[in-house]
Amino acid sequence: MSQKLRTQVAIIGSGPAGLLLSELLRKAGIDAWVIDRQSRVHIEARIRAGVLEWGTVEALREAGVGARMDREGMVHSGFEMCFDGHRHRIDLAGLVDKKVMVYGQTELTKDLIAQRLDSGAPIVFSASNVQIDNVTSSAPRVRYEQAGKAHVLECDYVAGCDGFHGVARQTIPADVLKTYERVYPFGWLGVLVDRPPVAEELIYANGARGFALCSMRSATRSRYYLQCGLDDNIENWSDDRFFDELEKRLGSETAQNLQRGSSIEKSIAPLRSFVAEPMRYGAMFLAGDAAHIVPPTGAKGLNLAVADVRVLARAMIQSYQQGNTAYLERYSEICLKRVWKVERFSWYMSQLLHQFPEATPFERKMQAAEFDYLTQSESACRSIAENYVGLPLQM
Ligand code: RFL
Ligand code: PHB
Repeated sequence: MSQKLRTQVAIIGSGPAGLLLSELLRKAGIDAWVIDRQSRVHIEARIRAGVLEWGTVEALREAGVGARMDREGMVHSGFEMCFDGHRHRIDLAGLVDKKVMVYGQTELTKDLIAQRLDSGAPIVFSASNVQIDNVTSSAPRVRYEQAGKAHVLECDYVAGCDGFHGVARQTIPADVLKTYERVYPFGWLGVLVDRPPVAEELIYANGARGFALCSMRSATRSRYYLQCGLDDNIENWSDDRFFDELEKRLGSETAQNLQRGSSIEKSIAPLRSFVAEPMRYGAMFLAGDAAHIVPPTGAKGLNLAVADVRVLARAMIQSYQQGNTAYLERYSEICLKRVWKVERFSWYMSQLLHQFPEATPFERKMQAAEFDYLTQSESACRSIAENYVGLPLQM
């Protein structure tokens, strides 16, 4: 026999999208359950994004989880782009009067989980066989098992916040779902080290040996990435080999400030652009990586997940508090407008900053010309800046 449970919103996935949605709803007096297939330890150990748009910062404050971010996060007013060793700064504050916050997704996730547990609101970890039923009826439900016991959670709405490999998107019939995809012919090899960052701001570098990114998590912890082959393996990359290669890609002037260290995390991630349309099916709403993926070059994945959830929370609150579902009806349309613009920016940055194995000499010249143009055109830099800090949320 399954145990029967009831809530207003069943949220699948406790990544940033699911957790933030749950907290925005809780603040508005709406009940939600969060269900994740992973353990809390696993979720809190994942190393991912690091750059938050200001809209994301404000949404986290609104959800009541801004205190540690405001204390420990680093406000950046610009970042650098480097092409064949020539550095060029994008002055975010000067160009668009906005800044970004450097604060790890891992920390943000910990803050959200801690607040949820403190509040006593339901969150289920290590759930298996999560299944979504009846979303086109008036009685949607989510079934799952935990510690050998079966549960049925009845609800009004399901939020599919279960990432790219989740079940929510797969619940949408093939004749309804349309997907768009581009897989890039390389990945990112990431390393985390307890050493001060090489520079005060992030550096995105492109050169003949490929892309490199210098990012950070604090004044004493750095995050570095190198473009690598799709079939590459972390076993091939000792810390020494990683830092030797990073030095070459950054050029001697920048590399002289690089502090090497032993890695505390090392992983390879593939790069992909992906969009699923529509983002709503009956009473189920997709948000975050469940609906779209961007290559990390624009620092947008987490921010896009947060933007979806801000729209979804507002639409659900309007439905519960005013009985007005007009906004929920338009959820997919509203989100996709932003999604495609963010896809465009992430694709543009990826195109500009990587060495494509199949690129023709003409395409390489185009990349060089684009960079040269950026160094001379304030308008071109402003366009990058306004996308990097985050386009305004249109609702
Ligand atoms: P998540 O974080 O993947 O969370 C989904 C959750 O759903 C759970 N789940 C299930 N639960 C129940 N049943 C199932 N069947 C389930 N299947 C999955 C999973 O366990 C998980 O807990 O998705 P969400 O919340 O949409 O958040 C998206 C972000 O995590 C992602 O877009 C970013 O990390 C992308 N990203 C970056 N985004 C930025 O905004 N700025 C950055 O600087 C940035 N850098 C990055 C990145 C992603 C990277 N990788 C690893 C791909 C750098 C890298 C290297
Ligand atoms: C990161 O710090 O992990 C990071 C920063 C900027 C990006 C991608 C990843 O564009």
